[in-house]
Amino acid sequence: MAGTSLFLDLTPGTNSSYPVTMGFFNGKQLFQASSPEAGNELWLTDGTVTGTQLLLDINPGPADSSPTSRFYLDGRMYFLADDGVHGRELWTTNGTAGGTFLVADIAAGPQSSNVMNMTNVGGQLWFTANDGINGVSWYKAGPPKIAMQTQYYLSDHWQVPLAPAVSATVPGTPLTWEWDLDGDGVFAESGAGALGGDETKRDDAVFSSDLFTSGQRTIALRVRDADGFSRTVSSTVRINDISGLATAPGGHYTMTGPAGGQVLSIGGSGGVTFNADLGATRPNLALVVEAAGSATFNSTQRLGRISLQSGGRITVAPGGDKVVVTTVIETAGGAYDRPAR
Ligand SMILES: [Ca+2]
Ligand SMILES: [Ca+2]
Ligand SMILES: [Ca+2]
Repeated sequence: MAGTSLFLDLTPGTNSSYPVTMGFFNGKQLFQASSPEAGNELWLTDGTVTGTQLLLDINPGPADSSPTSRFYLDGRMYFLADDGVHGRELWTTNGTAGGTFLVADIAAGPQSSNVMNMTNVGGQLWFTANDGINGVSWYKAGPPKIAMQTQYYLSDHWQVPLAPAVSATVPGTPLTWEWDLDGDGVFAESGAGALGGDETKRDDAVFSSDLFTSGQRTIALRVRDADGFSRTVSSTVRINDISGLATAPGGHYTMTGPAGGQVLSIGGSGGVTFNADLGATRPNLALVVEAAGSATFNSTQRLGRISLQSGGRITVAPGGDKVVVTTVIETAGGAYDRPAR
């Protein structure tokens, strides 16, 4: 392989290899060096012969791309190179051949744009360049940003909107959203293979607990732009079976909403007791009953939240239609149910 021969050529210090380090990156040393087959290009090594390889022959064949001017930001290295077609322009790599690409041909065609002053402005790469039309101007580049909850809580037979905040580095850049909702590592599935639902939706995507059993699942969102930048953010969804937690023996009531009780409409006569037998089987859960009294309840009395732990009870007095909102929470924090009002 070319990588092996280059490494062996470099060791005795032969004529024109002259490796120049470009920094330590993802556990490997990135450097530029020349070989007869590839010319002056970017290489990666982990310090072994077999672990030394050409990253990408940017200017194909013996012609040089001569990568220079490294700048590291946000998991990427930005550098200048000449692919033989676009002149000397801004490139970027994440340490893989597939993640190495021309950011933009700022001075169209074989003209070079003289990229300089690469700097980190608020987590984005800013640099100056000359497109040959507007003179030297500031530009920015980089992958889109994703802000998403790291943890979602979800009860059985319910769904939660995922609602990440996504923004492009360059405003107006079209973005492609690709979810992995079934945790199989394959993004943007739809149809029968999408076990967690359509993975091509944008910010209206929801995670439905009907699709999975209780437990913790990993989901991820990858957002790509047309330049080749992408970002992937993962999160977890905890699904808990809360069905049957709220019961009303001897009472007259109807339950609306999903099983497990988001909203209970209580009609007719007779007391209603909520038994939250949580301690034995679900010690990490507590039941919160909102808009309910301690010993009696009527529709005008709103005493706020009452937390029932390990078999606690609330008795609801008869008369009229009552609405009780129950929420099951983790005692550590997150709410599983977000009741509709
Ligand atoms: Ca080359
Ligand atoms: Ca150019
Ligand atoms: Ca998937």
